[in-house]
Amino acid sequence: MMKRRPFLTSLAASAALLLGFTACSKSGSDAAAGNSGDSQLTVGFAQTGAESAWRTANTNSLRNEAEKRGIELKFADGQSKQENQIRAVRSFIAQGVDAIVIAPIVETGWDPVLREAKRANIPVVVMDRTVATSDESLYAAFVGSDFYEEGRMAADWLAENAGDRTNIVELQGEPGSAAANERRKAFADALAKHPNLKIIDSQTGNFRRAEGKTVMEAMLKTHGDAIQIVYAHNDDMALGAIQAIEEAGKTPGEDIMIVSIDAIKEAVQAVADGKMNCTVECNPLFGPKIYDTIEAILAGKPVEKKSYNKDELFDQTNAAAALPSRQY
Ligand code: GYE
Repeated sequence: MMKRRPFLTSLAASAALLLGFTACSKSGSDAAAGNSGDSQLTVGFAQTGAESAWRTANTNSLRNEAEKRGIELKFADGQSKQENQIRAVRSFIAQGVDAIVIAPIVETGWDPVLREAKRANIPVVVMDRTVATSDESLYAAFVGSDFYEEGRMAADWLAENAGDRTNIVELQGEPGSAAANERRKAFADALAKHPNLKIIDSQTGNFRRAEGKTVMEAMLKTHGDAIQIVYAHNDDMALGAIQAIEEAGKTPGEDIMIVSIDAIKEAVQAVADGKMNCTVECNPLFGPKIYDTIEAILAGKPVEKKSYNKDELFDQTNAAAALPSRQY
């Protein structure tokens, strides 16, 4: 951990000593990166869990970049439960880390623990999903994608490409998550301008492939041939739905159009293969941006309060060409 931390008040510092917090040891990677022990940063990262391929790529990006920079990363897997994440953040505060990164599973319920971090003078960077808070000063910065924009891009693509198809089933992400909330709202808002397109059923598949498959199986039983389009809040659920559609003897991409979000390599491949029609990118590889932000905050430099990654869209026109350079 940094020796001189501008954020650590002397009171908090003595409290840390009294409580016997452990100092970071110099690691091998630290030496390899040419960092002195004095400047080694310790960052606590409360990840949501491991629900999707997107998430795995995101975790790897933060881990690899920490390693590269000689940052000690304390990683906590929330296993899709907010209470686990809150517990992890409290433990990071108790350990006196230099900064905390949270990928909030759900939007609400963060104020108390954010207040605790603020009181301990530990800056929090909210990552990937936003938090709904009554006090924006409780976190230092947000870095992630604009989920509303992703949902709008998916809906606009459909409005142009659905032909005479009208009936949509929606596979929602984790209830209460910013990603599901925004992708749902943006899509509904955009559809309001295209009254021919309508959502005939909408259920959660929790961003998971297996659940996407079972929800799609149930929807196919209920609605049968009425389903013409699937809008999935992420690729894993879309890929699960594709399996269900194939097992029901239908051709995904033709009998049923599939539109999704994330643009993981497997989905871009499915678009190139014609099994999926469109996937809107949500880039998870922002480890470098997270640590740049943390380093700037700790150096007392101004940072953007909310910084959004730029995302593209892949369909038949560009998927095959994009495949070789897809990183996740
Ligand atoms: O789309 C999904 C993941 O919050 C953007 O979470 C993230 C979403 C992503 O599990 O695959």
